[in-house]
Amino acid sequence: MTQVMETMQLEFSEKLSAIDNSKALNELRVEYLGKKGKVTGLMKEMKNLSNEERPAYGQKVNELRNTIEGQIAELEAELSKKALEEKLAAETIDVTLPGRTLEIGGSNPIDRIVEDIEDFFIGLGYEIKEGYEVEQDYYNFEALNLPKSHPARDMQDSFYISEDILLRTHTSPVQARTLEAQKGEGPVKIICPGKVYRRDSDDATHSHQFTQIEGLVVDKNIRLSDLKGTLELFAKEIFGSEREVRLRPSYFPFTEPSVEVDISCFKCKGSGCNVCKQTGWIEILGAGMVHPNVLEMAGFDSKEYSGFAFGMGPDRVAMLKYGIEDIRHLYTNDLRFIDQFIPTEDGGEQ
Ligand code: FA5
Repeated sequence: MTQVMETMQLEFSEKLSAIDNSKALNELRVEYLGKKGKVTGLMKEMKNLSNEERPAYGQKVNELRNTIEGQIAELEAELSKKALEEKLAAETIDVTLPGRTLEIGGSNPIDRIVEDIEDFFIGLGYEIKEGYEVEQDYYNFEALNLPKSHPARDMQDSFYISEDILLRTHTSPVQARTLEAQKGEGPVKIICPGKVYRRDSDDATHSHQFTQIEGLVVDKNIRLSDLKGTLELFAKEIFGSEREVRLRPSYFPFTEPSVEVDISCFKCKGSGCNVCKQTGWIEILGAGMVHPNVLEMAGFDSKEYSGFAFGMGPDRVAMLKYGIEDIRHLYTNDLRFIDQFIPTEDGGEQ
């Protein structure tokens, strides 16, 4: 090698020894071996040499280029091995780290109560039926013995979509539809859970949208005592085995006789407290014997068939059962409220 080449080689080796990443290595490669690089520059010198000098010079430059290329390749291999090792070290899984737990959601207390009530009635052989939230005036009122302009329509003020279409005010239209579909043939044994709507002003116990569960049994020889027995079993299942049921006379246009159903207070056991407003009893639903007009309008012979129906508000049942003081908590999706109903592993609540 010439003196120039030796100096270049030394200078290159020195620079190479300071390099610790592939970007810098590439820059060095370009500096020496690129088109305008230092070694390439030496090649270009050949044209100034005589024919005799050229072969020896050419060989020396080639040697220099091979050496430099070899050194670069060596460092390149070293750097990529180091990069791989670093990557592997960084990606190592630390099995001692505690796992990340998934947050489990809870179901709304209304859904739970509805499921409990459904389970109970399914156990007694009832079928679940669902109707329409957007309903015809005919099924919501007329087929239930509430012709247009009947004063009792005021008991359930509604949201109308057109003169004959409205958001249903109760789940009772499912009764009317189911009876009609039976074409006068019993038995019928259904419960109908679902959302209903009323133009009530929202307060602690009223919501413009709430949930109801309707029950209907129609067959030959169905009596008021069958209704009472069914509701007694229901109250014991949902509110505890010591509960008693009391029927009070009431009025619904679609039942005759009509009753309000109270259960003995599960908190004070009848002695009087804030839950039962010191009466010892809690009102849970409206019910009665299906009015003969309703049976006849749906095509049933009311002399042959009779039945009972009831309609309850699971929102209020959930409020009583879980001690919720404001119905609006059930609908505002505040996680601080809902999270209290997340089941724990032992089957309780958080
Ligand atoms: C009815 O809706 C009747 N369809 C029930 C019925 C069915 C009677 C079959 C006879 C035979 P009522 O308007 O009382 O009845 O409502 C029933 C239940 O819905 C009430 O006991 C109450 O728990 C609930 N409820 C009524 N209005 C509201 C409201 N604005 N917010 C929350 N719950 C309500």
